[in-house]
Amino acid sequence: LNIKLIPTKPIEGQKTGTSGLRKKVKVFMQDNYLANWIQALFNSLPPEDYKDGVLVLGGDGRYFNREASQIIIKIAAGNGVAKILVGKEGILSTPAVSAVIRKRKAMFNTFLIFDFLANGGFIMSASHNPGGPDYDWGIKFNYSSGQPAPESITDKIYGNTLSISEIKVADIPDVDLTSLGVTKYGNFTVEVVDPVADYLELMEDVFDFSLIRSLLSRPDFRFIFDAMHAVTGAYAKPIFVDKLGAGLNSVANGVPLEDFGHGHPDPNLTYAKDLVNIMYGENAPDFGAASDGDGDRNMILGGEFFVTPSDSVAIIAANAQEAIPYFQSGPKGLARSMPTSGALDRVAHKLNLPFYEVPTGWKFFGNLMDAGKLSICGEESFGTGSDHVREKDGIWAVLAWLSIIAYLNKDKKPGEQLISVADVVKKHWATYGRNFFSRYDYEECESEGANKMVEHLRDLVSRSKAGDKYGNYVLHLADDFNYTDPVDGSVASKQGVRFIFTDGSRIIFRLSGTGSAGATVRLYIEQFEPDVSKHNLDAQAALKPLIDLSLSLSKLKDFTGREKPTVIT
Ligand code: VG1
Ligand code: CO
Repeated sequence: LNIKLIPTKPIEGQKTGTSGLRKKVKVFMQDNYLANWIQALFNSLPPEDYKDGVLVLGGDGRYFNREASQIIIKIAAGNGVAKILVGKEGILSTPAVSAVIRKRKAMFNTFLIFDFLANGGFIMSASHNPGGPDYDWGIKFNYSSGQPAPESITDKIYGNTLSISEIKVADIPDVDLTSLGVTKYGNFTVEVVDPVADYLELMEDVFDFSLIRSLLSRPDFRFIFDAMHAVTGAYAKPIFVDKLGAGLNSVANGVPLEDFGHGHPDPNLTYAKDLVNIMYGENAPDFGAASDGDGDRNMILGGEFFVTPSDSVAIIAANAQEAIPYFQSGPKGLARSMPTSGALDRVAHKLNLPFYEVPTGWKFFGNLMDAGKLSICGEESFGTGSDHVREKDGIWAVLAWLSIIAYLNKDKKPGEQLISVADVVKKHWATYGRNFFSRYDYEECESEGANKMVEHLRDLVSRSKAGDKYGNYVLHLADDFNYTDPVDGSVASKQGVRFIFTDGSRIIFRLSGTGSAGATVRLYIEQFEPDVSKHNLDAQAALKPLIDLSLSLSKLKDFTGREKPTVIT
């Protein structure tokens, strides 16, 4: 293999955020922008992690992935990687990349064939951010057990982007990604794989497919899945239709497009409007779900009913042992990100399970899973998952919910009233109490104002003490969340300003780490309600006093100039 050494210069601003490096496509298209970051990554990894090793490559099908695939493959070869496993057309969802990395690892363990050891992988996606020439692109690196690279690695990569001087590129032609198969270039190999096969096999191990099929094939159960023209379009038909017997019409927007059909592939009440309209419209289906750009998020809806993600993970955890074969001996532990509501805490308490609260971002769950301490976890941001992979997993969450509904209805005769999504949620609230929760996003604010607001909040925290009165609320604790990983002792600080009151209510502020322009302020509001007679209140109404308090104590309107949030979930 002929390796060219291309001289280059450092480029500012290549620091990864909550989940990889995300910028406008035009930024990534600048000379050497992506190449610098990829080379900096190889400069940061110990050689034994990639030399003569196997790396996985895939993405969500967005604009620029084709060019990016070629750049990444050639630099990987230039740095001595032996083999790249790449999804056909460059397609692999985020959870599927994690699954493929882990699966190839298992083959190493069983057969001791070094060639099959996958050391990690690249995901070409800006997740739920819009795609197309004027929008976003992104890249994430996942490590050897399929988990997002820890901050120790991403910090090193950033350091190396500031001193890089040379890129190692293999002199090979562009690789054909349109058909399955193996191509050799000297001692470097590219294998184009089916994006669905390994992932589907894993799903069949985790779930009871015949149980789910028994539900999806009922005439009195109607199901719709909206792939939002993003990566789960490649998975939805093979899984829901071909394997599980859902009708062909049950998959909407099922073809992945480079610009997601001009959409914003974020499955929430604002951006998945089409699905929301169907689920709240006349003659609504019984179950609706959607997933995001890279297939790791999920939204679950019943007929005229929205399941808030914080409740969703709690309900999955509470029902997992009965309804999902993978958890038949019970989950090992549960975890949520800090801003996610405490609904899951109550399930952990009742089931007597170890429980963890980690900072925002899936990378913090991986260590707990690898150490055998954690099985099911979630984030309020429509992320739910388990230790079957090391990423949140949209289709997994849909299958988990279908399993629960199928299990609860398995003895229902045709014509009998089925237990609905809303029934399941309301019963959960009646058992555990309801954690009212809402998140307000103020997207693309001026950075200066947003940063000043955070300074103001930190100042408020430093001056506050337990017992302080905030309107009708009495402060229990105010801080900027700090996390020490119980497995490796690494520390993540300043992960969000929180005000926790004596009745358990919480107000949390943080700035997004996934945007590509300006600053996005996130405000999270939570209040626990044990009284069943109040469970049917609308969350916005129930939380109104706390929301007003959040806005006044943060002076958000003054600092950002925003009257209203751009997204409410
Ligand atoms: C957001 C969410 C966070 C999630 C992250 C990645 O981060 O709040 O919970 O893990 O996106 O999700 P931030 O820093 O913008 O709040 V994904 O689907 O974009 O990879
Ligand atoms: Co995503």
